[in-house]
This record gives sequence, C-alpha cells and structure tokens, in this order.
Amino acid sequence: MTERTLVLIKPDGIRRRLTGEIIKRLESKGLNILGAKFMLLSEEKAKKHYEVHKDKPFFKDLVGYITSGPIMAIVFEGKNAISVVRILTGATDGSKAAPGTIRGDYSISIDRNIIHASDSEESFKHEFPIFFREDEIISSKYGDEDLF
Ligand code: FUP
Repeated sequence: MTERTLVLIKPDGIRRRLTGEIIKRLESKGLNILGAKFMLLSEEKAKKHYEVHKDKPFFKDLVGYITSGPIMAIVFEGKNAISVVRILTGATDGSKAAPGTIRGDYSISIDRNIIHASDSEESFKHEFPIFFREDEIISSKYGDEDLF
C-alpha cells in the first residue's frame, strides 16, 4: 500500500551533517520526497508535535531539544512507507538500536536520536499539518515505479 510518512532530521542530525546520509538511505530504499523544509520549530508547534508525551517527565527537555536549532522536515511516499521508515530508523534508544539502522549507526542515546519518523497513519495525520500545508506537497511520478 502506498503511504506517506513524516521524517524530521533533528537538530543533532543537522549539526552532525547527517542530512545527506539520512536522505540517501531513505531515497535508495525506494521512497520519493514529496516535500522538504529546513526550519526552526516554534515551541508551540513542538508541543503540538509531541502532544502524546505532554505528561511524561522528559517532555520539557524533548521540546527544548527539538527547538534548539534547525531541523529538516521531509514527507516521503512509497510502499508501506510508515513501517519501512520506522525499520530503517531503528529503536528509539540509539544505544539499543540495531546496527544498520540510522539510530543504530549514528546515535548512542535516547535523547539525541537524530531522527523522528511517524509511527502510524494516525500519527502522520496529526503531525503533517504542523509542518506542511497540503499545497506544499508535490506528488510527481518518477517513471521508475516498476523497479520498486
Ligand atoms: P520514537 O517514536 O521512536 O521517536 O519514540 P517515542 O515516540 O517513544 O519518543 C519520542 C521521543 O522522546 C524520542 F525520540 C526520544 C524521546 N524520549 C526521551 O527523551 N526519553 C524517554 O524516556 C523516551 C523518549
């Protein structure tokens, strides 16, 4: 099933110049970029994005971290994009994430884990409008769909 998912390259990923590496991994897998934005996230938007965690002890730090520097928000589309990107992303805690995954290869902690990826269709629906308007999405055929 063709799906869309939201990826955020978090401030540590940007500062460590991992943007190209992360996009390369996701594109090479067979996902198309439909939208991308380099941006500073407001505190209000960060709180909305992490709303499900609002009562957790790490909420304040989480919001502080995601607003601490520029991020890149990217919408990817492809076959089973949500679960495929989650698999490539790896476990939340970089110190436990499997080698070969983005977090497994580049993160050693839970609070500096480089990337966010929607974990369900419901999450994507919640997250997408925080970062993009529908008219910022460009859905074009690459002409190589038979290869994936
Ligand atoms: P994930 O979907 O893998 O990004 O993980 P969660 O939605 O469970 O958590 C969201 C973010 O909260 C994670 F990226 C890291 C952070 N977090 C902590 O900082 N401490 C925790 O104990 C759990 C999560």
